[in-house]
Amino acid sequence: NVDSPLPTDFLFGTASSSYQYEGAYLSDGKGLSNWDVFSHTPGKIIDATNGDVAVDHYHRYLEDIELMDEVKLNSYRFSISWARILPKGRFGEVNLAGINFYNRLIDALLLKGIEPFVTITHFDIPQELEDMYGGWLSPQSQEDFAFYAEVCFKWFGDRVKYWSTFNEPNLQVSFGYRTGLTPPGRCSKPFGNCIEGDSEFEPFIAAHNIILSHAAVVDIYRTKYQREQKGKIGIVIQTAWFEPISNSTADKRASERALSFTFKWFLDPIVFGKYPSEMQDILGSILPKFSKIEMMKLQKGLDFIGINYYSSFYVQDCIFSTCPSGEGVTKTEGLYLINMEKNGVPIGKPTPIGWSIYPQGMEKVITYIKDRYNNIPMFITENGYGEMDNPNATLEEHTNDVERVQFLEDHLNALFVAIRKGADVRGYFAWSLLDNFEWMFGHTRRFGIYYVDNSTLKRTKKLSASWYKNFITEHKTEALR
Ligand code: GCO
Repeated sequence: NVDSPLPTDFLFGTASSSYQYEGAYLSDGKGLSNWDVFSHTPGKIIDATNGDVAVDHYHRYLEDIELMDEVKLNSYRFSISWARILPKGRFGEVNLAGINFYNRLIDALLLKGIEPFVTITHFDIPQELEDMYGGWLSPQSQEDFAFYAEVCFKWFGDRVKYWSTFNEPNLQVSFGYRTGLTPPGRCSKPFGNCIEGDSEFEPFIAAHNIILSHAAVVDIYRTKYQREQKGKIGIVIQTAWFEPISNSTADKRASERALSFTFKWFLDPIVFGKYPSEMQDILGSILPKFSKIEMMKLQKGLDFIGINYYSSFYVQDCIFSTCPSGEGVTKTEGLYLINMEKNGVPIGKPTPIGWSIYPQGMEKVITYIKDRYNNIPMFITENGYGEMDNPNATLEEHTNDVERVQFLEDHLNALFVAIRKGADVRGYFAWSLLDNFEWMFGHTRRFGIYYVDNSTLKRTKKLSASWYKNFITEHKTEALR
């Protein structure tokens, strides 16, 4: 018997994204996305794979919904491919074949009692927008994103009740414009294999346009759709906990700086209408400013915060001159020092892909966000265990994922602790239902609770799927009591 703190309508799901799952990259009138182009550029994806086929969810979604049903999930988080809906990104023809795919997906989910939890854009944008005006670097992106989002509300909003505007924009702009590891692959030389950009300024410009795009879309939803469609709209942010390495004020401040330059960077403007003060102090004129009107729009910002949490770090004070310098270190990198361990002891055992397992970090992130943002409803929109693909492993070895079971159990327990202490968390999505295409790591990393054979695409249940099903069943029964 379990003692469950959950409300009866708590969402248990898995999360995915269009580029990582769908494949069918040229089917039925879809336009090319920035990820299609990037993954086809030699040297960008470590195993030289791409998302052309991915896990072929575009054709196998019905089978995948059967798997969700088998695990007793009551929600599915997925994203819409912008280039499938508007192949050229902007006004003009809506691609009805693309609309039809999502209509079929949404209807099939609802038929099984699975709530669609939809991300409007999860990293992939039409390549046309990059070519035409530099994507998120241009303020024009705000208008085009708003147009696209409105198409989504019009066509799907009768059935979709949870919308996230963006997925992890904080990670997206750091990778896209600082390290150059993801599209548009820009960074300051001599940082590496990237298109020459300006890592000092560009992440903040792209972020600013994304924040204003979010505000524009929320405004449209609030004024034109929400009353009738009765959905909720939020944003999904990548988080980590930054534990001060000592009790010193300096290290505690360094931890605050780390939180500011990672997730408060986006959440503060969306909730309060302004950037965190330490960002303003440190960046000065590098940081763009919001006008009065923009600030007002921003404060209409959120019905919920989606939290993606995987791992945590120790953080130590250092600033500019005392931080280690090196290739590509910009003003925004020399701000604090990240450590995996303290006196030789790691903050948590590392997963096979090197991420420290620290479930308490999830509780701390939730509690921090709860306190700072007035307990806005939250969802854990991603959490999961990644391992390296071992092409020589047997199917039995692939599916006997005891470490993943332990990981999920420990994190769900940490989540329950946070909920018992009063955090308003309304759902949990494991990353992911299926092994899939892991961005620049291609098919070399596996996160699924179902194993996917890369050549046949056959899905096979892992131990973690059975475990998750039992866990959900127990907690649902208890919550209904
Ligand atoms: C995200 C994540 C996912 C990853 C997952 C495992 O931005 O939502 O990048 O797409 O696949 O976090 O790394």
